[in-house]
Amino acid sequence: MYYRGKKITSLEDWKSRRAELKNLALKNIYGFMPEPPRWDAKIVKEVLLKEQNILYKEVAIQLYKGQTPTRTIRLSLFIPANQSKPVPVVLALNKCGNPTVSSIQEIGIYHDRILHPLCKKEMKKRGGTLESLRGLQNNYWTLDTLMHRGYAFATFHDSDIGADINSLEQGIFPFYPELKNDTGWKLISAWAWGLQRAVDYLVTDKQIDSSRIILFGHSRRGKAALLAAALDERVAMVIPHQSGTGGMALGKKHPMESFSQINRTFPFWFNDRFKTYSGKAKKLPLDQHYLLALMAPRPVIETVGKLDIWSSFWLSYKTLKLVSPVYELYGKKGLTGSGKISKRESFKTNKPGTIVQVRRPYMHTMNGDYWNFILDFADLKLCNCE
Ligand code: GTR
Repeated sequence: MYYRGKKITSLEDWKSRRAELKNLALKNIYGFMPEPPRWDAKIVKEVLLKEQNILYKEVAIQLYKGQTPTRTIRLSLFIPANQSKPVPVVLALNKCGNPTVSSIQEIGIYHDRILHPLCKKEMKKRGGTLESLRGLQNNYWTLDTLMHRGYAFATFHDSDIGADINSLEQGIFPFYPELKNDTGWKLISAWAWGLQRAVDYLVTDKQIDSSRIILFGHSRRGKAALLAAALDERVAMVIPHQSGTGGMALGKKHPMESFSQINRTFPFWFNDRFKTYSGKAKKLPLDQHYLLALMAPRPVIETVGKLDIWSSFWLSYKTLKLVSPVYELYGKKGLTGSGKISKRESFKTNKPGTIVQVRRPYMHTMNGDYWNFILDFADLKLCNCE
């Protein structure tokens, strides 16, 4: 990989630049986050769901700033029951509240969170209660698949940290007025920070294998998952699913969604300094491969949809290509072969490298088919058996 026109040739050289790369990404795109805060966690519910063979836990992670309680992350944690050993976990933000991820009745409903306008619309169609949204995204998360394959699943509503609306007078933001400046955090950065707070808890949970924490995020939440994982080495693997501009797609190579468009439609996602690059992408002192490179030597599976043109998956493939040599500095395989996979058999026949792009014939969506690819890859890469 090249950094500021110079080829990085040794691992020492690369390692010495990591802090600088993190700083560049936060300063110019996402915005600086606060230091990890003090927190405590309470298990508010723990039930064994015999029929589904799931241990369901609800954990209230209370965050503080000094002595002041700030936000509470309400983590829903689904653990395959009867495991003799700690299990790997997939952690993800959800869009419309924890009860939407599965029809399980025990998932608590909370009325004190801001609901995204699209979730509200869906709720209206279904009779207007939060209860009516239970299981809304069954086919998106396919919890059964995760459980059957021995993976725990942890999720929280993105509104716990910040609602996806054009206002930073809500969520965690009012507690950090000192970050209300050009380079301070906005929503994507705050979500990433929130994911790291869930990791703070997960590494302490005895039923979870702290060396196999996987972050997943779709689209805008994929941008946040990528950022969180890149900055936090406790995360073992990331799936930035269909993450597009500000995620995996190279921003300087004319992605479908330009900086001007994304800044205009979502002025609350990236920091204010990033707005100065609208129409001037070439001036940005980094591109997305700098961020992804921070994942090395950890595995990355980028799942994309061939019909999801808006996410510019051909440009995220370029990101993977640029980052591949950094994996080699660590003595790992980066991309192998073309690095693109479209059939599950390929995981067996031509073993993928540590990073891979999976292309499937879908639009902007998530489903069980993608999960099977992801779990095949995780089985291969996080088994310590290669
Ligand atoms: C789009 C946005 C994308 C992507 C997507 C999503 O409207 O332009 O950057 O994040 O939303 O989150 O589904």
